[in-house]
Amino acid sequence: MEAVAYASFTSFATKSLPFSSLSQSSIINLHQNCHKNTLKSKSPRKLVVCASSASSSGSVVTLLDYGAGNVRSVRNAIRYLGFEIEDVRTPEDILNADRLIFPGVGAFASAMDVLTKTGMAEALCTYIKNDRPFLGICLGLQLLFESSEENGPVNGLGLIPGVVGRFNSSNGFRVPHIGWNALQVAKDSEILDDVGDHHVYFVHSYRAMPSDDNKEWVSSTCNYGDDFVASIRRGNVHAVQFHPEKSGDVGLSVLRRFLNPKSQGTKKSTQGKASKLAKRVIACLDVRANDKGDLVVTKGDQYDVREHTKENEVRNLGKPVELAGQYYKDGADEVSFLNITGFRDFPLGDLPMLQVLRHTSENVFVPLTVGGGIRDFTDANGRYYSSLEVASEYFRSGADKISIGSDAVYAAEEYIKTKVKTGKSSLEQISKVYGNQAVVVSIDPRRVYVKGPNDVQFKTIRVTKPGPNGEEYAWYQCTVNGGREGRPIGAYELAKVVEELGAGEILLNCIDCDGQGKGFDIDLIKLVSDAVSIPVIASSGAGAVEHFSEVFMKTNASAALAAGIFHRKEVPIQSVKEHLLKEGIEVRI
Ligand code: 1PR
Repeated sequence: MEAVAYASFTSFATKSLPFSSLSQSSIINLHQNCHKNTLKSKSPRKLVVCASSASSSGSVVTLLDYGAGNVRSVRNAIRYLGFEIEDVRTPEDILNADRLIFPGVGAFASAMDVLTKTGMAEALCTYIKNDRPFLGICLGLQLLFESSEENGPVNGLGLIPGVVGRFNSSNGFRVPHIGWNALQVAKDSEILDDVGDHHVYFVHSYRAMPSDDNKEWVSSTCNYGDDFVASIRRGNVHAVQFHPEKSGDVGLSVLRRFLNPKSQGTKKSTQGKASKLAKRVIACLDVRANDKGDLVVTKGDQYDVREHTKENEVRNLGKPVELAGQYYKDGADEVSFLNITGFRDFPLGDLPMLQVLRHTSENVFVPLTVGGGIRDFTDANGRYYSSLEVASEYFRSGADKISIGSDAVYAAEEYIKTKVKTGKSSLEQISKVYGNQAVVVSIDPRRVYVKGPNDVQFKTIRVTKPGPNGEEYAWYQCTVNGGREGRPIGAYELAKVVEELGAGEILLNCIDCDGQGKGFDIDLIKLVSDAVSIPVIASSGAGAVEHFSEVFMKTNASAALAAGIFHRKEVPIQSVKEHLLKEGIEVRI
């Protein structure tokens, strides 16, 4: 996962590590050091113990978490599989590990910087060269290569020949590469034995390419525009570009096989048919406190979440953690939580929401997105919280992506007015630190009919169904604060601007269609998904399985999200997927 977690890196390097005062050797020196294998352990005795205790039969796993982001999911998955975690504090902890997992997060350059400063880079090289059990994940794979173009070129650990480059979006492939894709296994890698034809979850903008020089390392590739390295294996050294901790049962089996090579894994009863990037089906939980103060999943009609009764109470469709767990079991490819009163309640004061995330991420091994209230905030005591702090707390609590609604609208309006990227908006700050792929912008537009295309300054479309007064055109007005306030910007304009400001994905709602069960707003989704080159999630209006095939056939949406039909158990997620498969649309099963 490519991102730049400056704050965390710094704090880890300066506070957590006793040897942070090590002089800052250049990355080039490090690269040479790796090849020369020059690391001298300060504790040779421990190194010997390590070498002789290589049985990997214990239940302790060493985790290299250099503090750059969310490795909570990896921790949860390891614990779920019955293993204990020991954190790396010093380079010697690496050398003394029985098995080491390195879930790389952050940007390539920053990661190399912290590994170099802390002496971990040399320890890693020594550990890997000694063929010790190792599993790198995502950036943990990329760092093994010679260099990366990410904010570079920047030299890597130099253990595997090859350069990590950015995906090319000019050929129609959306970047970041987000979602469930298929592997082509090149050689026996053991840890991939249960993957077969099942999809695994990727989220990244950079990738290493297979070549003659690195073919002895490459154990599988994946195709996204071109073939890239999905996993490597040599002896006991493994690394995967995908996220096993977010790839459901199949991903857990990858981890299990690494942690306990003698295990047989869980053979999936269904045969996979993965061949390419799958269209995603996402379950969405709109969450808010009800009138008694309990956090409940609710669902509105055109954003009105109150029962139309005398009591006028908030609709209560269940408990967030339970429902999320159920949707994971039912086959949801992702689960989104939207804290729909976040615009008025400060999320960090909303500890139950953080608890919901923490509990959910213990048992749900697909990506979790959380949104609502991500903005700068000053509390009643005058304490200022930046949007980055709010987002960081969400990530720490188990979110893989955060979603920004209202604040992204204000940032886009400002950018259109000034043409200046200040770098200060929540969108820019969070995507800079955690990477574009971790930032979703949630758009809440409302259809506004007009007589002609030039009646407004915003992009209009010729609508498929005319408006109430026979209008043939419409524009989609963005709103803030849960649809309460219309703003002078269209969904088309907003989408294009937020892509420029660093959004990695768009969650495209539609207030008119929300909760109506009459299908997605195809006009809107086509308009926006054709306008940007980042993935677009179609949302609002699903009422039947056919609505999902329609949106995938008629638009360039990468995913479709629904709430009401899943909460009311009208249509199971599995039925949606079976229908899509029948219609020839690839999904993860
Ligand atoms: O503005 O950054 O605080 O974020 C608030 C977030 O909460 C936004 O993502 C906004 O979409 C969401 N939100 C605010 N108010 C409501 C509401 O319903 N009153 N929910 C709301 C948005 C839309 C979808 C919904 C789909 C599918 N809900 O998430 O789940 O429309 O529903 P359906 O399948 O039943 O048709 P900020």
